[in-house]
Amino acid sequence: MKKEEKFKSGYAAIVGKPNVGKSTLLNRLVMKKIAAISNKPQTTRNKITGVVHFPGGQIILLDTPGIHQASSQLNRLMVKASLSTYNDVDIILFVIDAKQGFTENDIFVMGTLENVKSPKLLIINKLDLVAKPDLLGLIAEANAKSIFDEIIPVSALRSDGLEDLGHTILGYLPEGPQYFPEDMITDCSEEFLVEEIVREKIMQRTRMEIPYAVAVVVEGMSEGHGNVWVIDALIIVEKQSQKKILIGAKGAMLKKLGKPAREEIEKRFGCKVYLNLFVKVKNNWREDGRSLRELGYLHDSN
Ligand SMILES: Nc1nc2c(ncn2[C@@H]2O[C@H](COP(=O)(O)OP(=O)(O)O)[C@@H](O)[C@H]2O)c(=O)[nH]1
Ligand SMILES: [Mg+2]
Repeated sequence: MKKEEKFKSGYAAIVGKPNVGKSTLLNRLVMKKIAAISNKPQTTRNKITGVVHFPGGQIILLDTPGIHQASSQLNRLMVKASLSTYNDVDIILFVIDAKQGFTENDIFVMGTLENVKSPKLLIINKLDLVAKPDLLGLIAEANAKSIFDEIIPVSALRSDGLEDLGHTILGYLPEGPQYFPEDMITDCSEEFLVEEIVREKIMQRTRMEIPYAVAVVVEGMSEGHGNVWVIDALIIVEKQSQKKILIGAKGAMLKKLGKPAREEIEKRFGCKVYLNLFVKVKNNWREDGRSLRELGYLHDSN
């Protein structure tokens, strides 16, 4: 950084319909995994912060649950969490899937952006899935919409185009303070990160309604003998039948979920972990205000 150049910093909201790769983009830009990823829509439930550090600036990324026409109370809260970020950010990163192009859902999300004054970048993600002529067609179509300040094709999964994207975003940010120290890449708590890792493994390994019926709460985290962290995590489901599936025969399913979760937690925090998983039924928690509050999805401001 030259002496006369001022430090730039600000907030960038990643928005788009579910499954376009918003969380993957956040993780890759931050270069550490923070947000859960799966091929199922609505994997992300909370607003998640990730910080990208540059010599002359800092981008604070907000990953959002994804906007869609919502049905359950949990889903409505998720959409509300996404929409509420628009007003407080310096730039919007609107993500679409290159293979799908502009679908009805993308148009719906774009509609919610109409009155937002911040600059808007269109990120065409999953570049790796399309041929060049198709991509050029999509870029032309996006240009015609003339609501985007720039159009940037990337492949988040392959980290293609992300360095340029980072610098482009930085270019739009105002002069500002260093909000986060350089070694801090998120303001999410360790408990939250563990909950996301466990929930991700469940989302990736279960089917039908189970991925959506699950919530995870870390009930305890403490240092045991020999520098091993002991973590107790509670998996909450809606029905007895779901509990049975998650536990599996003689606990086989829990083991299948627990191993990759433990390994990822160990990698993320750089210590040995003993992960205890418990399963509990909470009838209809997705529609129950008290449960939603206890699980951190409903805040008094909602
Ligand atoms: N081929 C390909 N797949 C991607 C890319 N980015 C994300 N995905 C996949 O798309 C799915 C949804 O990703 P996720 O980040 O959870 O999407 P979100 O719902 O928008 O947060 C996952 O299976 C990702 O691995 C990409 O650049 N290329
Ligand atoms: Mg997500």
